[in-house]
Amino acid sequence: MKKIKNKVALIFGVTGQDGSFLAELLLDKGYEVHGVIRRASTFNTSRINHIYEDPHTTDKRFFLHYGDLADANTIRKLLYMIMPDEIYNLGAQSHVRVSFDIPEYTANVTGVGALRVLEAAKDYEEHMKRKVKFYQASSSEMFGATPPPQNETSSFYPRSPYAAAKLFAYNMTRNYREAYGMFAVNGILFNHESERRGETFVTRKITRAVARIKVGKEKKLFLGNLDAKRDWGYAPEYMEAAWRMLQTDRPDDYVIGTGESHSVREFVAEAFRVAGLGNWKKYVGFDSRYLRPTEVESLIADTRKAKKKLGWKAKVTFPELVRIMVEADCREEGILNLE
Ligand code: NAP
Ligand code: G4F
Repeated sequence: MKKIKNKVALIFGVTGQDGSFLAELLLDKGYEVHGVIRRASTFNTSRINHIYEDPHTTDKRFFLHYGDLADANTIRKLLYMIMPDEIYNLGAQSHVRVSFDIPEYTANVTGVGALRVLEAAKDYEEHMKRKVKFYQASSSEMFGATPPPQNETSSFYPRSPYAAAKLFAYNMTRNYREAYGMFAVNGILFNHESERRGETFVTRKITRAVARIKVGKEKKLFLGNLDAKRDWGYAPEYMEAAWRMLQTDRPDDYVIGTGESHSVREFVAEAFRVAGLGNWKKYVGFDSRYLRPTEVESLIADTRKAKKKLGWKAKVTFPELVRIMVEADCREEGILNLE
């Protein structure tokens, strides 16, 4: 891989699934990478521990800083201190179901948080006379009730506080681009998963449960709506797309997905099949706690623009994704071979 020397990136949300893959990717490309982490009473760096180096080494290229998207002062301070070339805002209260329980907090962090970073970046550009590129982690959830396939020109119809907050951040990103000439882009990413996916999102919840059932630690998996359809891809590939968006000549917005959609039921069936557990119906129960007051029924990405302008296309297929996740969770439980 061609190394890019002397570029500095700042990642909000570096401890998350995507943040950890993006940090790896940028380090691989030769960047100096700075990540913002929240103070927590427990360790929250498990996804990045493997790339974090001893702070005393001399050629260190990965740095962590305390900060929070709710804290404009610190965001501003970090920008002036780090002087990044690229900012990736991946930070969010990212759980759709939870956003119905904590809507105000979600709006503050997921929505206004992006505005805080944009405002700090604008101020930084004006005062430091330097340019900085900004990536906003927008979401296919913003399409909500708009029928599939969805692309960059489809209308938005948010169905949750999370989606409404993301739409605010999306619009702010566009506005800062148009009003102040900033290089600010929205990556409208459809669902992407991995062995590092948070344990309460449906795919990981399923693959973890499959592994635990396989070793006899659990008997049953309780889920909500099995009919919802999602366009599920593999997270590391999606971070490559995010990076490519910031390497273009002109800032723009892009839809990223596989173009294929599967129901939660299909994901469950495939995961139990891969683990060799037989009929999934024996193990899966219904719990209304996991239903949402308003649901997004069907998401399928139309990614023609990303293919044409970014040369990006998803490679990992649905069965491959399920297998990657089931095998990883089985390994965690000590099962090294599923054949
Ligand atoms: P994730 O695993 O939930 O990671 C979210 C990150 O945001 C974590 O690092 C989290 O820190 C951080 N965060 C939460 N509240 C914060 C706050 N107040 N201040 C600063 N940081 C905060 O999410 P992900 O799956 O990696 O997704 C990355 C981004 O893409 C999110 O914005 C998400 O909404 C968006 N997105 C995701 C998908 C998807 O399918 N994965 C699709 C479209 C868009 P802690 O570790 O301390 O909690
Ligand atoms: O895995 P999920 O919680 O993901 P959801 O709601 O699609 O949101 C994810 O993808 C978005 C992109 O479109 C991101 F912006 C967002 O940050 C997040 O990463 O739920 C997927 C589907 C839903 O229809 C849900 O109702 O699975 C259904 N589901 C059924 N049973 C369940 C469950 N979801 C969860 N989390 N837990 C269940 O037990």
